[in-house]
Amino acid sequence: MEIKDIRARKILNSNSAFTAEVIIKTDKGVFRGSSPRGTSNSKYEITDTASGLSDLLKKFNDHLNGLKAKRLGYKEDIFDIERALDEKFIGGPSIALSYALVYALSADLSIQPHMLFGGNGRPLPLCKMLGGGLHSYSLGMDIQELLVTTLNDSIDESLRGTLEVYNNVKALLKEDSTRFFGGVDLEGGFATRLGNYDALKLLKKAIDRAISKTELDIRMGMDIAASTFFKDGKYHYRYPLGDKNEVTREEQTELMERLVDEFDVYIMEDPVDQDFKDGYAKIKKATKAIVVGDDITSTRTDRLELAHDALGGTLIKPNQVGLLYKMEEYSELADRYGITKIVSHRSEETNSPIIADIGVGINAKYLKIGINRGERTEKLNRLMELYSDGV
Ligand code: 2PG
Ligand code: MG
Repeated sequence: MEIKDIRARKILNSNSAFTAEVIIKTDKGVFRGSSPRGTSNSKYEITDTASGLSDLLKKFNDHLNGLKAKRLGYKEDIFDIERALDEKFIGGPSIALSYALVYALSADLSIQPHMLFGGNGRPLPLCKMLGGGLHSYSLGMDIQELLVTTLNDSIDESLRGTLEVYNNVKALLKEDSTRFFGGVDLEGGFATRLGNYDALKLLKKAIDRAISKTELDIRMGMDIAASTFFKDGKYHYRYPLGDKNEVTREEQTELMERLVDEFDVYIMEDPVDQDFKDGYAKIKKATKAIVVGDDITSTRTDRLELAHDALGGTLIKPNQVGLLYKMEEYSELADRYGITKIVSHRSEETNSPIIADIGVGINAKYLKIGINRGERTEKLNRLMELYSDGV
């Protein structure tokens, strides 16, 4: 494949901020890649801000000019292009470029994009039902995400169970017109004035009803995103889970252990702050939940080396490291440690469905995603397409 033309420009993301897009022309057509961004970012991920983006993209376009007429035949050629990038481009521009190259190269090889990563996994949707924390502007519950997933093999059945829960949640919320006005958060989870405990009870009820109707094995997940309300050694709750608004690290682990027992939590992400590895380890040991690292690991192999024994699962967000070869190394390391892989959307997304291909391509167990908002459903629809095509 030869790159005939290549350029970067800025586009809007789903949270009305600018982000990078790269457009590549080859004999086979025009291919695009774009960069998502987080709102509840880890201190260990590459930070990527919208400010200064225009100047950065000007310089990036000078660099991209050097790629014109370049020939690529293998995924490793994409990795070589990544390795040659100047550090200032690593983040939004680099991941936008890598994604565009994945689409261009796979089209040239007449293969599906996920095949470049070698796997043909069957990730199941792990879908956001209710949103809080920074994703609903700190107006609702402190817990950032209440999620559901299923233990099915079939995506149709999994979505049937998930949609049943979603509709139950909606119906239950509609009965509470003082705390729910029909809105959703940045990722499509319902945004309400319900506190943590009330939201948990409502979701549990919605799941139980869905289980009796569908007879599917539907499970609750959550992303506490505890770092977002951890300050000066304490977790600061606006809606206390126990009897206090401020709790210590020790108390936080106990609260989380109690939540797992009371609500039969299957997946618990970032229950404590990103620097409290012992807290993750303690909850993993004391409960049956899959304890998942996101902020603590940030898709970085050095962080996973440090934290793997405290975790049962990890999120994988390529833009946290900005380079696909590093994401692939991370995925391989997670496999070596037997850690469940969850490829995840970001709160500020673009319409690119590529994380569905990545989830399939690296044999992830789950795809964490929103069940509504176009930029989310685009990815779910791509996942369904990959299943139905036999991958
Ligand atoms: C998370 C993500 C995705 P953000 O914390 O897991 O849900 O949020 O993109 O804001 O970091
Ligand atoms: Mg998270």
